[in-house]
Parts: sequence; structure tokens; C-alpha cells
Amino acid sequence: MTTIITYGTFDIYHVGHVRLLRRLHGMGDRLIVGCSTDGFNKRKGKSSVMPYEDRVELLKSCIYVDEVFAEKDWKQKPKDILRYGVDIFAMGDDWAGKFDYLREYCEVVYLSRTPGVSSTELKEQISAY
Ligand code: C2G
Repeated sequence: MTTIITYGTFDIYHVGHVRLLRRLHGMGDRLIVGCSTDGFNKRKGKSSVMPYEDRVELLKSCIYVDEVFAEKDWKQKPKDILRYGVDIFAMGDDWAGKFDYLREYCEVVYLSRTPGVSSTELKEQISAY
């Protein structure tokens, strides 16, 4: 049983998120997602349009996702990896290199982002609509 883990805000859920989750799903048997809480987003310097509960509901509705849990701080990843028996930690490559320290616990991979779509761009497009 290969378990994959990833983390993110997943605000304004879009095809960039779905394509990443689909690829991660294809890499193993179980995909677990750490969804950033609203409080953690503040500390990340990010604000999300959608509240945490809605972002979790959208992730849980995704056929590629097996489990969703709260990402509350930067330090919890090693504990999460051990708790879930994670084999692969994966993120989009906008984070390339940032989580290499987790190689002590599991494989670390960075997948190419989907170009041309982001929550920020969507917010701008919607407000200009
Ligand atoms: N992503 C992607 N393609 C896009 C947009 C996002 O592949 N067009 C990926 C990102 O690379 C990330 C995931 O989707 O792996 C979630 O993106 P965000 O919600 O923006 O995640 P972020 O706010 O960067 O939070 O501890 C890690 C952080 O919580 C990551």
C-alpha cells in the first residue's frame, strides 16, 4: 500500500488542483491531503475566499482524494508522515526544493504545475468580469 501526502490551501478549487490530485492518485494507493486552515493561511500570508470547511468539503468530494486533515503549521509534516505511514510527499514544483528535508522520512517529489491557472488569477478574472 503506497500512501501519498500533499498539502495546500486549495482555494477556488480549479483544474490545476484537480490535475495535481489526479496525478498523485495515480502514483499510489491512497492520497491524503493536508488542507491549510484559515488561521494557518494568515501565517502563510495568504487569505482564501473560501472558508476552510468549504475547501475541505470540495477536497473530500474529489474522487482522487482518500482523506483530508487540517494543516495548522509548518512544523507538522514529519509527524503527519509518520502518523499516516506516508511513502511519498509530493507538491507542485512552485515548491521545488523547499521540502527536501522530508527525505529523512519519505520520498519527496515535485510535479509540474498546471500553467495558466491559479486561485489568484481566477480572483482577478472574476473581479474584472
Ligand atoms: N497547483 C498546481 N497547478 C496550479 C496551481 C496549483 O499544480 N495551476 C498545485 C500547487 O503546486 C500545490 C497545490 O496545487 O502543490 C495546492 O496549491 P495551493 O493551494 O496554492 O497551495 P499553497 O498555498 O502553495 O500551500 O505546506 C504547503 C502549503 O500549504 C502549500
